[in-house]
Amino acid sequence: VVTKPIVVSTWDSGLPVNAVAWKVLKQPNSRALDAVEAGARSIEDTINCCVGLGGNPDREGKVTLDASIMDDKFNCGSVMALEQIKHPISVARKVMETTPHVQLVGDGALQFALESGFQKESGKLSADAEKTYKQWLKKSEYKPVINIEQQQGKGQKTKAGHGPFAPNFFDDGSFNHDTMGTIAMDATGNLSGACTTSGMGFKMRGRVGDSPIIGAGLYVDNEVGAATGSGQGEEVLRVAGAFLIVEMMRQGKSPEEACKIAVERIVRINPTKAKDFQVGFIAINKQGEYGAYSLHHGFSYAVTLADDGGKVFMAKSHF
Ligand code: SD4
Repeated sequence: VVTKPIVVSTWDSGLPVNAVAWKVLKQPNSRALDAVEAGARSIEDTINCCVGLGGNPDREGKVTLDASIMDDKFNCGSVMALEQIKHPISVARKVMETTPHVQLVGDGALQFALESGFQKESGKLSADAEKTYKQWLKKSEYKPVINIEQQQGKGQKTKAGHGPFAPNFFDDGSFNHDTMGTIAMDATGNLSGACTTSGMGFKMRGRVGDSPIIGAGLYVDNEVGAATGSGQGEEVLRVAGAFLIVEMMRQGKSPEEACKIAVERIVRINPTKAKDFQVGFIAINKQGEYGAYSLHHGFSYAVTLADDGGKVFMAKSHF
């Protein structure tokens, strides 16, 4: 029995995103593509550390957004380092649907967005981002940290909450990062995915992570399944994470097994280094089965497949 529609998002902050996507999926003849875009837009509309214009800036104090989208026919689009545009996911979709290209970057992406009718927003940081940026400037150090939940589990650090809706600094000034990846299957059985982020806080100017790279942060093969993820993009890029997961599902692995294989591939590169960053993947297959796996404990994901509002699960983890 194929479970559909279904929508799965990264982190517990994916639950309200799924709710928005679910509303779309419930409409007759709706497309998974519209659902994942609507979900991504909803979180881009909120002020949070890690998605949209309220997110943490790069080292120069500029918020640069990355987003990608992929449908059931290998159509895909992405924008990288896009500034002052509220909905990078919709610009990514426009790239996919109205240009001969897949990826647009920086100024060119902005120019395209403006020509496509998107409004230029102010470049001012959100109050939270301003605060965290000032705090970061004191040391100007860039040390990626494992996500907070794991550290809380070890009793090393405390933080008021987690996810994009929570303040994202620890007492000691380190920070968390939560990208929104959403994958869905509609009532006709078609798959699509979207991924949107402000990327790692205090990244070098021009740095692009995994999220807007098709095959790393997001991949959809409508015959097999879909995958996306969150965490330290550099490490996901190295193994072409989302593509690897879809290929493993093609070979018969379950979504969770496939995510686990991708995590283990990352660990094998450098088991010692892998102790110091987080990566979490989610996947669904053509049967509507879902699964997730993360490097460290603390990666949650939201699953909605009925009118019950959805559920949050904690992914199994390597460490
Ligand atoms: C990046 N993967 O830019 C993103 C960051 C992230 O939760 O996932 N944050 O590397």
